[in-house]
Amino acid sequence: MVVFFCCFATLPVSADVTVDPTGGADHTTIHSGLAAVSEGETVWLVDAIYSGEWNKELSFGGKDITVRSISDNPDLCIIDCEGYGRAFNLSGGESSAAAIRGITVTNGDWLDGGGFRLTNSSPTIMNCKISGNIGGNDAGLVYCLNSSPTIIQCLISDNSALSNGGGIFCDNGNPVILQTIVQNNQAEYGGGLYIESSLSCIVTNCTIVENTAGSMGGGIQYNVSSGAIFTNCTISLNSATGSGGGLDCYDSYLQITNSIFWGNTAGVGKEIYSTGGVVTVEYSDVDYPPSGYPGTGNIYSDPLFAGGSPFDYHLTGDSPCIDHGTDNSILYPHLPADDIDGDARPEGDGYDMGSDEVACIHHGDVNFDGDITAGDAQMTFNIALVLITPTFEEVCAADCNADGSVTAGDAQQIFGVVMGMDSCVDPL
Ligand SMILES: [Ca+2]
Ligand SMILES: [Ca+2]
Ligand SMILES: [Ca+2]
Ligand SMILES: [Ca+2]
Repeated sequence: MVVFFCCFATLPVSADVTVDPTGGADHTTIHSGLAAVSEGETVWLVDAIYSGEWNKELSFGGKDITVRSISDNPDLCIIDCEGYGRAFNLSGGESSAAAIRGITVTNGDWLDGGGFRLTNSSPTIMNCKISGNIGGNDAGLVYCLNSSPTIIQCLISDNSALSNGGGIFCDNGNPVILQTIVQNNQAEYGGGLYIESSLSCIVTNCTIVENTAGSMGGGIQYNVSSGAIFTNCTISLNSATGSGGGLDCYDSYLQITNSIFWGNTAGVGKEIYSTGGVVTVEYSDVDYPPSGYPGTGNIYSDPLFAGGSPFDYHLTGDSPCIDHGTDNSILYPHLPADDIDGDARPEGDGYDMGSDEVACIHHGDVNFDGDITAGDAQMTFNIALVLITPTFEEVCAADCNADGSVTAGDAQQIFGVVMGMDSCVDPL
């Protein structure tokens, strides 16, 4: 076998296999590729649409193997279940060393997990898009029973389930969900996520928005003695007909830190509704008038999302959520080192609330007109002399040398940029 790969950071090793449905590679179906590899090896997929019976209901057979697109671009490598069956069905005790990466899973439709069914299996699902799947009963996308998958940098959108968990359903597992968008999924209970009998889920840097529940938990439903730690999550514009537009918690124990609950709707408890358990909310912005949700460090103020269409949940430079999270990593050990975009945290004077940390970029274009001119240097002088009240982003732009303060020296340096003799730390 001769395989030519020139441009990728991770190169196939000799025992790996490549799948191309049009021929010319080791295999033409993912099913036969998976059967051919051993523990630690990878099934590489060329960019294509994979469909038909040998490209669904895929199993790893207990092997910690990887199946991934060569391009790592889920827009180009698609498993299309064509409205019948699901893409992956893992049940062999696979660990987090087993991985599915850089793939879109769509048009799955099956009982218990329209996209993925995991029983006694805890793989890593990374940089995948899972959309347009239907779970007949539970879980439009990921059904996990006795399983603790790690879901990282994924988009889970437009999935639905008749009963529980339009996006993700977990029973007796501890999923770790990082840097993931859960958007516009629908179910009766838990439009985005439904978790039960699971003691310690970790959800960090996630944007959980526009999900709907016919009954309870528009964004998230926790049920039956579950526990979770939510850190730096944005939960917005979800809705439930019954209780808990953002989050419905029944007999469960949740810790929520550095997060935003804003603009969710429900019959009762539009942001957070809890019965029989304890929901601790700290350093978070919750739409809970008049002064925010009870708890240390909470605020009540419009988070000032970027907005627009499609709606952008990033923070604008005037957001009250900027720098108002906690940075106490001893009390809150799950504080992330970056945000949903990969921007480093904390930026500026502290952690931002929600999934986005506003990046501070020191480029010198202080008026954001796309060019660096004498006007930008003048504006920097005005900021240094406290003649104007700048936004967070303007301060970042004016701090040309990135030393944390705006001084006459920054204005001088920006003049140098105008003259073509100098540059800011982050050039335009
Ligand atoms: Ca910050
Ligand atoms: Ca960011
Ligand atoms: Ca300018
Ligand atoms: Ca400076």
